[in-house]
Amino acid sequence: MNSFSLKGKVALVTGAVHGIGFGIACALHEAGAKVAFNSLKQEEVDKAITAYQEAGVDAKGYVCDVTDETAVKAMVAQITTDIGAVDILVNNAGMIQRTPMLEMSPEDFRRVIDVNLNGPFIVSQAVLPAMVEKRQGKIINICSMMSELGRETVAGYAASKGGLKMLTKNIASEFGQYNIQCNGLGPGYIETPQTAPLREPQADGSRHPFDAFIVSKTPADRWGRVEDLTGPAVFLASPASDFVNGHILYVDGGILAYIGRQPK
Ligand code: NAP
Ligand code: GCO
Repeated sequence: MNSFSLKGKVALVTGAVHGIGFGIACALHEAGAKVAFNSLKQEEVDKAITAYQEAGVDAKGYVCDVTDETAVKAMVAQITTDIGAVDILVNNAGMIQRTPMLEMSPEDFRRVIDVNLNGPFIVSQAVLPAMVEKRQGKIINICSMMSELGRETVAGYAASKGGLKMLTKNIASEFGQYNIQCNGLGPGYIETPQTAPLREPQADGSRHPFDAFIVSKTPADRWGRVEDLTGPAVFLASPASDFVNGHILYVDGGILAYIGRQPK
């Protein structure tokens, strides 16, 4: 079981003030890692530090926009001073905009690509030199069902997550020789603030149509929970996955394997 230990490691989970990133950061801490996280606003970071403390996690929080390479370099240097060089990077920070493609402005499309694809590139570029020097490192990119599938209104998001899948494979290809593994974690549809609009009950109290639709497309017959992702994240962050590289581990309850439940 030692191969799942993260004792002595430093982990940075971007955007981890709630949702998937928060759950993964807590799990990495439970496995022994020291944890750092960032988000865009000081008040969000402060609130999250309290939430981590209530969860028994001594997390270090930083205000940093992952699309700002100067700020990212400064944050990574500060983390190194505060708790040590980053051994494990989880590129979790992300955004979504659900807009029909013909109504989406190029600026909005660019912003989604910037956060979801350029951000992971920029943060990975900031942590890789120390990983190369140590001849050891783990990068986990939070991909998506939209790394493989499209749907209406998420053109920017799907393009960004498809690109993130290939960035994952490219980092794996370029840095595997330095004992650095880069893999993707591909959640299915998970109950977080980001998907709350897809689960909101209708005005008449009935179930959101998308809620019913997604459950019908999931063999597990339910939405995913953040806890479903924490074990796979610890695996990808630990020595147990030292020969796993360039892989996208989908944690989707079987969505990608399934044509969908036929109407009764
Ligand atoms: P979330 O609740 O929206 O969390 C995303 C976090 O990233 C937020 O705290 C957000 O801060 C932060 N963020 C956004 N832009 C940033 C930037 N430029 N710099 C730094 N931080 C930034 O989403 P989630 O559901 O936990 O998802 C986390 C990751 O999993 C995302 O990459 C998402 O695409 C991916 N994912 C989610 C699902 C799902 O079903 N929920 C499934 C597959 C993949 P603000 O709150 O201030 O915007
Ligand atoms: C959507 C959802 C999805 C999830 C996730 C699925 O609007 O379709 O937000 O994109 O966030 O990425 O894996």
